[in-house]
Amino acid sequence: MPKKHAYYIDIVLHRKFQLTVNILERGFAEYKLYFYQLTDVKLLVALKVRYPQRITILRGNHESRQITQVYGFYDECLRKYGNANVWKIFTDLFDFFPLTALVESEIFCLHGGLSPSIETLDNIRNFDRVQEVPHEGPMCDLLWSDPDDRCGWGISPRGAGYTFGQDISEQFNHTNNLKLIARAHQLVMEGFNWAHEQKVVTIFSAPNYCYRCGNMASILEVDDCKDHTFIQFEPAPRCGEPDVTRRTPDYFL
Ligand SMILES: [Mn+2]
Repeated sequence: MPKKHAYYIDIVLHRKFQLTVNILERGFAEYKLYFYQLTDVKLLVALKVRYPQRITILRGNHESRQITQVYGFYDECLRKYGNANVWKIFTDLFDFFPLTALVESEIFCLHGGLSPSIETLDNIRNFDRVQEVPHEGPMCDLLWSDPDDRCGWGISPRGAGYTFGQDISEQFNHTNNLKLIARAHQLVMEGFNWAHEQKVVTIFSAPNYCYRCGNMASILEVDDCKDHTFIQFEPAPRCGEPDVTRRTPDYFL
């Protein structure tokens, strides 16, 4: 991997290999995926232990005790280990994941979006984040909010966090000397999606989400000149699945 590049998976990889990813969202209500969330978490945590300075894992809204009990992570731990100890250890660990990250002081990375309770980056530095994700308030908003075409703050259909308009993104970026808000949290068919006149980008790194959405995935690479490149990719071939060609056979032409 080239030196001094930043890579974003779902949100960001930074400084050679720094990585943030929403680990558990992939398992959204899909039975087959119940078998793999734990594998993904273990791999990422192992990478963090091996390369502590190169990887940053940001917390997503699924990295919580409550959501993991709904979307399969808890069941997977119980099935594989026979008790909830591993689930408890991992969910205790999630409390320590940072909520946001900054790349070169100008790209603000987080899982969800902005909060009406947060005006400056110092606001975020000051609050006590080592806890279960609350149901409301600034910490909840960072993990649950979404950008929207409408201006101002809006009620989120998710029942947590807010929607925020271009005026909000522009003000936040201006106040904090930022160029870009890089976030995840929403399926986007091309793997990345610009919003708010390129003040916000959504990066989604799970191809063919839940094995049926047919979406591309992407990683955002930032080079030494701070130029952005999106690397799009499709799912890897799955074991035991026939290799189906998508080209039209000659006899149909
Ligand atoms: Mn999410």
